[in-house]
Amino acid sequence: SDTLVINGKTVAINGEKNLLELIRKQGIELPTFCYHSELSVYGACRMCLVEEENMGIIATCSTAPQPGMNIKTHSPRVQRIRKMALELLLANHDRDCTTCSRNGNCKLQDLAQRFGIDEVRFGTREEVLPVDNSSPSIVRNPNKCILCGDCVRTCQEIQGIGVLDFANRGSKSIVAPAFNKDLIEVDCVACGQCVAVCPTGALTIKSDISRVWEAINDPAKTVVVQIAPAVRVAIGEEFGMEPGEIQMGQLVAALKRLGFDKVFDTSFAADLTVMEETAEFIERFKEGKKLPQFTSCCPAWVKYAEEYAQDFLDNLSSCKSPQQMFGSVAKRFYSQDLGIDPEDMVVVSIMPCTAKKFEAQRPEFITDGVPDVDVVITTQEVASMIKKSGLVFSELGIESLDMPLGFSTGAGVIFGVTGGVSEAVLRNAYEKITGDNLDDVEFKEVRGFDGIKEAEVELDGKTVRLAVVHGLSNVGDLIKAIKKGEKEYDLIEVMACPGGCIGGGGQPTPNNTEVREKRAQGMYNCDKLSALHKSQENPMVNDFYRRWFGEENSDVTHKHLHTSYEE
Ligand code: HC1
Ligand code: SF4
Repeated sequence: SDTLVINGKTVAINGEKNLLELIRKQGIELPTFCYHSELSVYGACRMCLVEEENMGIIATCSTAPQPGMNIKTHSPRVQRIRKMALELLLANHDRDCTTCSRNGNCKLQDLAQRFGIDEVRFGTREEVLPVDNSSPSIVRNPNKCILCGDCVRTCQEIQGIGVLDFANRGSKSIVAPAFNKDLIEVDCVACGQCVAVCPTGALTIKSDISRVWEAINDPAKTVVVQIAPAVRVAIGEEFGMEPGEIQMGQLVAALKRLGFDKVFDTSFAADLTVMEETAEFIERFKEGKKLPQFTSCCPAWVKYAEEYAQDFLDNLSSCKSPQQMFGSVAKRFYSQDLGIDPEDMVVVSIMPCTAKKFEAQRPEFITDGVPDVDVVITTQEVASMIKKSGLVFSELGIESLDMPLGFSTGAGVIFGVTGGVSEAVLRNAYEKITGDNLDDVEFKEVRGFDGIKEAEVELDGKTVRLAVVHGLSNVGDLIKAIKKGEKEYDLIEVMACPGGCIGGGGQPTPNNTEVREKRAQGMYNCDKLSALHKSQENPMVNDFYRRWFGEENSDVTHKHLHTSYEE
């Protein structure tokens, strides 16, 4: 077979798409800022350079392995150039590390340390650019940007949106929305995928931690917290555990120590969403109107539809997302059991998602000045709260969720992975339409990470045509195909982030395909470990119907659990 030489050792070429991959396979850690296996190759950061006998200095990310090459990855010349490239980046970078939210979790800081940079021999840039704080979800600090372009390519290639781009030339180069506008003024959907790939503090999650402390420290407030499905299989990563490990009991224990009055589960509300969304679907399906029905639980997708797919706004399910249903149920109904006014309850959400911050602020979800959800923090933010409080996560032990809003079935939990909403709805629709008991609850055809999954399910002699799509550029492709009449579906599940919520922009990093696959497995394990697997069997949800709501899609649920989206 074809071989080449790396640092004096002969190695085989096995179809690697570039030298970088081949070198990393040998256990040699070549640094990069701008290389991501899921994005196109940009080749700008100059960190992955090596010396080849005949070709001289080459960038490994953009060079294919060729037989006979003789490569040195850490020759004195390569080391010198790499160090210089780093110093140039540092010269142009706001080096106020101690107050940066990425302190201790920054690639630039990490490499500066690894390469022993003890001085920067180039003049430091003096101009200070304004920080863009306009988005409820994301902070953009151009003074921390190293122009790797990871965010630009993620927004363009993975999300198909492209609101970020390079502007200006030479030393004035920056990455910014068009015309250097603020993020809030452009059609950013707040998915946070750009934040997840940013190696420095140039794009960060807008922190709402101080608002949580304020609520906890206010004795007049009852502070209720909900934990989103995808958080439980990722929070452990912040404390050195493997992706996909279920850490719900530890998280509950931590939240109680932090001072929350009640710790609940968004999956309870996901079960409730399944009830409402299935009833809505069956009605549309029977009457053959406003099909396909799109899911509406992903706020980045809803924003995308409002900006880029207005023709389909009528096709969005009218169900509020589980996050918002939870807030509504807690404040309008559960508060009555506690004997308190909605104004005296604060609902905090822990979400894998940056767009949920934006969703909670939408006027649709504020009634008489009282929002369903008051504060949203991400998985990363809650981990930071736990660390700052001095709690040792791994030693907390396990505590149980509170009732009734802490009870969920496996169907409500798998919402956190692409395909999960569809599977949960199918488990309900099957029994509602056929009147039979569903024995095998696993709908494997909607699982997995293909960008667009299709399935046909026979229900009482009628075929339901499903599509499951994640990653907004795939959504764009699907919508084009539907508009052209090439594709026809009855039900479409959309999640903006690759992998669904498990890959959300608020999750721990790294947040790549390998990590997401493990988190997905964790979600299905949660389902397996649950006592119940069908939302319609959730006794707490059924109790709410009995006491307050009546039927699915009743006047009461329409008032409190549904909404509408207009152009
Ligand atoms: Fe999600 Fe959802 S699954 S949107 O991905 O429908 O964020 O986890 O909480 O609301 O339940 C996110 C996750 C989450 C909602 C639910
Ligand atoms: Fe693009 Fe999403 Fe980042 Fe907005 S949040 S700039 S849509 S990647």
